[in-house]
Amino acid sequence: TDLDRFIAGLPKAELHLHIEGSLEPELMFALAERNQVTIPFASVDEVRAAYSFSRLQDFLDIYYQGAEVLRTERDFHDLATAYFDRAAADGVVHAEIMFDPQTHTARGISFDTVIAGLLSGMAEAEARHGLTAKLILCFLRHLDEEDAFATLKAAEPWLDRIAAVGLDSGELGNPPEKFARVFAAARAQGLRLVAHAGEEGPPDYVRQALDLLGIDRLDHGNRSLEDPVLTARLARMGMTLTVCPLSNLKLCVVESMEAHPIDRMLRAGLRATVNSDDPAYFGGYIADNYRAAAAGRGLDRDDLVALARNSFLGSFLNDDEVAGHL
Ligand code: ES4
Ligand code: ZN
Repeated sequence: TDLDRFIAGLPKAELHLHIEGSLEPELMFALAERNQVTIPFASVDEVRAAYSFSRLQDFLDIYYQGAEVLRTERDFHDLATAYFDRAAADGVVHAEIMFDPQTHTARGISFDTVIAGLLSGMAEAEARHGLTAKLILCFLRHLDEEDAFATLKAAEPWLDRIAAVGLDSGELGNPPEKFARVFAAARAQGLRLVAHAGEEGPPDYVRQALDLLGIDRLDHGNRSLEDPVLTARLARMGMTLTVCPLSNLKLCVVESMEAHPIDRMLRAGLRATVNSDDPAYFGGYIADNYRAAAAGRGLDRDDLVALARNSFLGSFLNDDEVAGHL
């Protein structure tokens, strides 16, 4: 349709994308074969059939299992280029992608292997598509602070190639306060800060992410809307929210796309953006997310333009680079 073409043709930045969550079942099988890793599925269809979730943890269990096929620098390179090719087709011109080093270092894959593969994939994306990219190193919040500090240490030789640190994995029971010191250390190293908060966790976790972590950008943030004072604060400070409509639907953060709060966020003055989170698991890349939100909530072209504009304003590009995209 016209709206589909408009969405795909709208230049946009992707600000919330877990690269391990872009592992499509076809590539999972190819890498399992290449690396002689066994996976508990007989076919691509069987893998897709397993992607039915009632909450975040259901997804995380299968997402960490899927990542086990990733072993070599070439695997991470291939994973990244597959994502960037797909993103470019959706009109993404800049992507700030998250990766979970602890998922790999816990299996004996070195931090250097992971990041070298991702960086070579990023270089290829820029050469092929002119798509620019930045890396966000995420700490797994179900692990302890000491493990996060060890990961920051492993990142030290690569700090000039990493834009930010983030916080992901199971939110409930793992509040931002658990990572206040490691976030302060990352800030002192010159890194920007993001965190998942208010996806399943309460508004107080969002408040902690602001007050105790000092985040520059908020991943998800949906449950902030339960607290009008917090919502007004986020609006006033110009905080960017990286919202992921299809993720919210698949993880039952919203009951239906018709109930998604994306337009309420915009009306509340929040700098909301639309992103794909884990597209291989949630049934769509970024244009699918724009389409689903537009259909579910009756967004018009002005809303879609505002969302795409917010994605550049909320990025970690410098002012000149942002201006060049507006
Ligand atoms: C994630 Cl949707 C989501 N939430 C928290 N952690 C994650 N890691 C990958 N996807
Ligand atoms: Zn996420």
